This record gives sequence, C-alpha cells and structure tokens, in this order.
Amino acid sequence: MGLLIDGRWHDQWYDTKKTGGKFERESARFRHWVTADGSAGPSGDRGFEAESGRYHLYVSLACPWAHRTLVLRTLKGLESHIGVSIVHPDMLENGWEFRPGESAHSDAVNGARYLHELYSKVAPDYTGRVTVPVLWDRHQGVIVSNESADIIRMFNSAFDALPGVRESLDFYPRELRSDIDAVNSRVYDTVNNGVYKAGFATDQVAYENAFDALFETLDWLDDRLANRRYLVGNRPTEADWRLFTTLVRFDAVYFSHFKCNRLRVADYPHLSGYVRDLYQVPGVAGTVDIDQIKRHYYVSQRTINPTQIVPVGPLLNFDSAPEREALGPSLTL
Ligand SMILES: N[C@@H](CCC(=O)N[C@@H](CS)C(=O)NCC(=O)O)C(=O)O
Repeated sequence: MGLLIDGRWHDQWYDTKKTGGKFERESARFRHWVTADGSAGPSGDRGFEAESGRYHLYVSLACPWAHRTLVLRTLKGLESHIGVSIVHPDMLENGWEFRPGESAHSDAVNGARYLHELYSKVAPDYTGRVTVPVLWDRHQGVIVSNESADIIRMFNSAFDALPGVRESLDFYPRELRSDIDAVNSRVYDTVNNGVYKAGFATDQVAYENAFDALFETLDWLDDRLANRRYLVGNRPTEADWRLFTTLVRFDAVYFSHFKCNRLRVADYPHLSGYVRDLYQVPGVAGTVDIDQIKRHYYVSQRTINPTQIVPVGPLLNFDSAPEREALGPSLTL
C-alpha cells in the first residue's frame, strides 16, 4: 500500500496521525466525462465521445467502488464495448499490480506491471493515491476518470446509442434524482465509506463514532426496506447498486476485519433478503468474487491483520430465495 509523490512511488500506509486517528478519503483527481457526443460533462474537458472499443476499465474484484462500475457495465449490456483488466487481489508494497504470467490479472491494453505506472504516465508529477476503478481512453492514452460515482453515471446513459446497449434501463431517472442523491449521500458517508472509517481508525473514539453511524444507517435502511423492494421508486436505481457492493462484502469482511460487528447483514430481517434479491438479478452474481474479496482485505491490510491469514468462513447464502417478490416487480433485462 503506498502512493505517488511527484510521480514517484512510495510505500506507506494511510497517515491517520494528522487527523486524530480518523480515516479521511482523498477525492479522485481524474474527473473527465464520456458523453454521447463528446461534449464536456459536469466537470473536465470535452473530447471523450462514447465509442465502442475505445474505453477500458481497470478494476479490482475486491474493491466495492470498482464493483459498482462492473455491475453497471453488465446490466447496461456494455461488455462488448468496454473491456476490463483485473488487478491482482494482493495490494502490497507496490500497490495494485498486474501479474503478466496470469491472464486473469494482466493489463491487455498498456502492458503495465503496476497500476501506478498508468497514473505517472498520464500525470508525470502526480501526487496522491493510486486507486481503482480507472476508466482509460485508448485513443488518447489518458485516464478519463478514477471516480466510480461518475463512471456509473457515464455507463448509465452515455453509451445508449451503441448496438445491444439496454438504453431503456435507467438507473438514475430524472424524476427520482433528488431522492437518489439524498440516499446516496447518507449511504456513502456512513456505510460505503463508513466501514472504512471504522476499519482504518487508529483511535477508539473515531472507530466508535463510525460504528454508531454505520449501524444507525443500517437500521434505517432495514426499516425502509420492510415495505419497499428497492430504496427509491419501484425499480433498482444506482442507490441500490451503490449499497449492494458494500452489503455483499459485509459479513465476509467488514463484520470481522473492520470490526463492524454489532449485527451481520444476515441478521437483519429485510436487508438480508434485499442483498440476495440484488445478487440474483441476472448478471450480477458473475461480478461478485468472494474469494478475491476476502483475499484482498485480509492479506493486503497487514496493519489490521498482520498474520495475513484469510478466514475460511463464513457460510454465505446469496443464492437462497429472497422472498421479496410481494414488495414490487422484479427487474427484467
Ligand atoms: N473515490 C474512489 C475511491 C476508490 C478507492 O478508494 N479504491 C480503493 C480500493 S477499494 C483503492 O484503490 N485504494 C488504493 C489506495 O488507497 O491506495 C471511487 O469511488 O472511485
């Protein structure tokens, strides 16, 4: 685990000393947008037009942020238009890396050994963390975006005119945007990032504050999902997929490794069926790799798990019946 300083790699763990033991996430730096016609998006320069085969996605199957982009890519039918490279789950002294001898973890586009090479190639004086996901533009040889929240919005609509893309599936419908934004903001702060705030805290009070806020939101979500199938409206929206990638990792990793152990997702009467329901949407299970998820966290985060032993359990039951059909219609692709 490390970062680039003026384009040079340094191996160091998060510095929580200057923030009183609290983990504070750095904002993403590459914020361009792919749009249908190449016009500038909400931030960044123009010139990134949606075209088949032009963009490539770098992900880790362990990472909940990267996972969102994989889910949207699959559900929207973008697999044949946007390629993917998967880094190795072990993120150690060189950060995210490719293993050229292992086809499952090689960089077919740039032939890089380490993900940080891509960052320093496009920004030779880059200072900051080297994170997944990365959306790469093969034409210009640059990073379009390393912010998953933006990438899923691009995938939701920018490529809709390409053949085979499910343009009628809209995960950010205009009439629901303010409700989706409100749910996202609470879920981001206390759940998606909340588990990291608990897990990476080096101060007892910082940990407990994150823990309390996390479970307050999970209780609230469980109530909200008691009589509605999805978080907003009557179809899955991006709010559901953003929550899903944290929930699906929760019992295997966050409960134990990050000490988020008041309850498991499996103990919640409604969240437990909700996560199974989303998992069983066609295509989604194929984006979930519990072995790589466990391997990444328990092996890479040696300050939390110095022995690097990966737990064998728990038993997970994402395939059993969600029993939520009575609450609303199923998503048909
Ligand atoms: N804001 C980013 C966060 C991405 C992120 O933090 N990814 C983690 C993996 S789960 C990462 O690559 N961390 C490497 C590091 O911090 O050095 C996004 O949502 O895209």
